[in-house]
Amino acid sequence: MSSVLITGASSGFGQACARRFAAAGKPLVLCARRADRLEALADELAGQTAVHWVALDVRDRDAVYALPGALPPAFAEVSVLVNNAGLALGLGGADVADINHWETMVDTNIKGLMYLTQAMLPGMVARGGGHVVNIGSVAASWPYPGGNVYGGTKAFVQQFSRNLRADLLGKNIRVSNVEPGMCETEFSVVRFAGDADRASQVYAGMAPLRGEDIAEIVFWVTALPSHINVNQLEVMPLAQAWGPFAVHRD
Ligand code: NDP
Ligand code: 8X3
Repeated sequence: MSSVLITGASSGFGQACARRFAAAGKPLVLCARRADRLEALADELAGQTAVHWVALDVRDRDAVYALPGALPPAFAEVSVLVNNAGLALGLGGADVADINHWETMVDTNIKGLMYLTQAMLPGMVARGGGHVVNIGSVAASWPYPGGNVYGGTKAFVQQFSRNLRADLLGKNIRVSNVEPGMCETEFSVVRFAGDADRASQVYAGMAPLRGEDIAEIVFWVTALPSHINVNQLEVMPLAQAWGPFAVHRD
């Protein structure tokens, strides 16, 4: 039976996706750096489906490319890849942002996603089908102060997703880019270097999206009839919208 591989499964969207696909009985390959989280999630889901977990840093190109060949036979036929692992670091302006933060976002959100995609595609092509679901962001299309490189990485995800569709036409492989707005996961805690108070202020007085909401959307795009490809799906909480243009006046 084919499996669903989810990166960033130790938290947030990835963890919620694991629970959603497990509820549908899909064998899972769960990846993230925090092995203790993956082990606990695998234990939780054990009664619902088969789970194989791998401690993986998506920035480790050799480890990512070795992954398909190292999967146990029962999980080796990955039919759905959820490219979810990612992060934002900092909210400083481009003149003061930490270049190490920028490089980590590029290495994770862009290069890690590239590695996973290229590692998994040959198997999908050989088997004659598959689905790559990338987790983009509203930040891909809509700039905001301090979004700088984070938004840039998600703009890459947006255009890479479209170009994958072009490359894979005729190969029966779907590519979808799900672009969420504000969702209360560990995202802001990571962005603000563990400052949970500052992170919770981001969502104060409004109802953000929940990881389960995104998991339902990810599951839905994969469960649609196989002739349908959702290219791009942007979703915000009702309480979030766009601001007016900013104008600086002397
Ligand atoms: P979380 O911080 O809750 O989860 C992020 C996940 O990514 C964790 O499981 C983490 O696992 C994993 N991860 C981070 N770096 C690496 C790495 N180098 N190698 C492997 N795994 C890694 O945040 P979210 O669930 O919110 O974020 C998931 C995705 O959704 C990200 O791509 C994010 O940019 C995107 N997103 C989030 C939004 C939000 O408002 N929350 C909105 C739009 C998009 P570990 O640390 O164990 O490695
Ligand atoms: C996360 C959404 O608006 O914090 O991608 O950039 S936002």
